[in-house]
Amino acid sequence: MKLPSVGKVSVAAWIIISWHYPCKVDLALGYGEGLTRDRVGVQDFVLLDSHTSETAFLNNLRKRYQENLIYTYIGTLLVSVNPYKELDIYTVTQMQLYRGVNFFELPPHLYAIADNAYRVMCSEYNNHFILISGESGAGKTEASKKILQYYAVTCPTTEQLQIVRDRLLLSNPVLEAFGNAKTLRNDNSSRFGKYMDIQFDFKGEPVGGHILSYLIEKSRVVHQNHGERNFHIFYQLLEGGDKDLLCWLGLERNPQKYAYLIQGRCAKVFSINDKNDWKIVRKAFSIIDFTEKDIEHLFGIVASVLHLGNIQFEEDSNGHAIIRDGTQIKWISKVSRSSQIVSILQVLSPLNVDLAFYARDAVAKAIYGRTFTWLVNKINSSLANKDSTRKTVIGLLDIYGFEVLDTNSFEQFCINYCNEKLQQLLIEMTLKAEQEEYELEGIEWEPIPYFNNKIICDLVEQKHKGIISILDEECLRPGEATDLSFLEKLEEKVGDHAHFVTRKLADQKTRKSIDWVDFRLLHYAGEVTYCAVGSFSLTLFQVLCNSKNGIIRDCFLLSELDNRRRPETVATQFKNSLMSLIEILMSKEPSYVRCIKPNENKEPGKFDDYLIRHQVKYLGLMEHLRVRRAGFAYRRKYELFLQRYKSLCPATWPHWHGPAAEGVERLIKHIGYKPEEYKLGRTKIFIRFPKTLFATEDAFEFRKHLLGMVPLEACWRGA
Ligand code: AD9
Ligand code: MG
Repeated sequence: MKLPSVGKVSVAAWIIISWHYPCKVDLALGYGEGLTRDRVGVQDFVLLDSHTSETAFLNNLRKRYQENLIYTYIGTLLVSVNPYKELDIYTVTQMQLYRGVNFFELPPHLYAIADNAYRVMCSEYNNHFILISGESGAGKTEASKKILQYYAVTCPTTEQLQIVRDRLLLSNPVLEAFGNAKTLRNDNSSRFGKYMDIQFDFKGEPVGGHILSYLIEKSRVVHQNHGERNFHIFYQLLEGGDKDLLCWLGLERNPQKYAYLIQGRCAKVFSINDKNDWKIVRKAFSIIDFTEKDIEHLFGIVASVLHLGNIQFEEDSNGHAIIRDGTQIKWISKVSRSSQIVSILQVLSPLNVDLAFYARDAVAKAIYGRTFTWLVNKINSSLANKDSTRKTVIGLLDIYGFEVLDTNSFEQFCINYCNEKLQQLLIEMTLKAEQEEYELEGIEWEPIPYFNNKIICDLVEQKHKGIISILDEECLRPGEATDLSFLEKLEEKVGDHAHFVTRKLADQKTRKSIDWVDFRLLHYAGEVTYCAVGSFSLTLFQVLCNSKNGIIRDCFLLSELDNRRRPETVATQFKNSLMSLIEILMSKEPSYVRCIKPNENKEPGKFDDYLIRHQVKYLGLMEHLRVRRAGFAYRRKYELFLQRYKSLCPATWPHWHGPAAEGVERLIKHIGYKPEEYKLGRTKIFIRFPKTLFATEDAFEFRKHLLGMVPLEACWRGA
């Protein structure tokens, strides 16, 4: 639907209406007759009358949710509540509506966030990222896909660049097939972290992309909890793969035949159409430039994993493990093109039966994990833009959400630590940085207290004293260290940390003991008990390095072993990759989407007060609102502000020779800013309300039109 008019007066009026009477905008934009503010709440929490009350916050969120208004702002941050049903708000018409329109002119939407980042990137020629966070099932992946679709539809593009656009879009189904799975919390749960840069040229056309992936949950390949599945690709292949392919791979269509697929007892899921998804994945492969050989190798590996899972061992007369039936091995050596995997047996044979099973699973996990990395690299080479001209990027961050399972392994520890780091980044970049900036700039400010989870990040990652360091130390004592010695070390070194619960403490609090192989952490989002960790055999690794299957060989490059006298533990690698991610993000302009999960049952329309209140609390949304409400929506260095708007004042146009701060003072006096609308800091101007800036921006665009630089329409739609 189009705005009523694109004329100057009506746009300005629109801005004012939207700011003061948000529900009228909802109404005018087709949210239905009779929607009053009482019924649909306010579209920005900053406008709540009793803004400091958590109950008022929840009431507003609930009112909106019940009217299918799942998005609400806190200033420029977007809060999203998962609707668990298809809403009619992601159409191309909706996309066009948001294109080039100032942030608060339209109801809150992901598209407004996406568009804002894009427009600022184009006008200021800087890099951005959109951080999407929230617990498992809250809607992060859906949000990130919708943002990508928005760019694909609304950004200008040439015919030549269509292929880039398609590849960017189709990388999603491929990565989801190999990296997502059904869990108890989400039928399409991301089991890896993903950061995707979309690269734009100076005309704002998407010209390439790059994906960074973070620690895929490999243990799922060999084990699934009750009610959960293995990665989607296994079921897709069995359901969708044609007869000839399955025959070539030695696979049967029935997933019940495979030990790695039946542990969760839910191979078939109502909400998932594996057959259809298979078709999409197959199509995506051809667009992303996978050769038939690549695909053959890839499915050879997927099939090998299934065959590996069916290998059974029995004991020979010496107590050594021997394989009960050679069928699987034959298939593996055929479809993975790797007689080397057969040699694994020789490595396995001196082991006892338990260890042989353990080694078999380790191989399956390693093959799958490294194949996933290969897949990401392959997608990256197809997204790469070889042109060396300068590009700007918008990064989309969609990671696995915070989760607490019945049994939480090392992988949950990494997932939750990752969430802890992102919460920390958000705190650093919003609550902390914002308040420090006021202080630094000499702006009067009443500090707003908040919980800083840095203390928990430190507990995990601090050098020498943190949990990861303690784990590393233990890993350097092969043969001596055990789960028990690791836990003893933890108790000794971090036992009295406020966020680490020792066995004794747990006893006092809950009056029941926790397992000796467990330790418990009090995360920002809740308490989680973790069980201890395992490792991977280097000998098997060496065997796999010599495989003839290109993918297997690439995945197990011997050089990795040679180059590392002391291989890093997975935990340290993960910690380092998160540190680099944070560095990447810190160098860009942020936008935030905070996703909320409305209920535990994936039920549309059900707003579980208790669950949502908990998320509002731990996400720090109230604190964010308080800072926003008391603070300033916009700030810019005097020089930049002056540079952009100097044409609006005769004293500063075309050149101002005095100090920038003084120029800005003259400028805003001339355009009539009221004292309550702004504050002048040491190096920056702070503007309290977005509407003040919008009016200035409109005046600037109009002036450009008067100077003959742009047509009138372009003034209002940011074309
Ligand atoms: V996890 O941390 O990867 O386990 P996410 O990514 O936060 O989690 P996801 O985006 O996968 O959650 O959303 C879970 C499910 O909620 C989706 O499969 C959809 O069925 C549903 N969902 C989420 N967002 C929307 C939406 N905007 N509209 C409709 C949605 N359904
Ligand atoms: Mg996800």
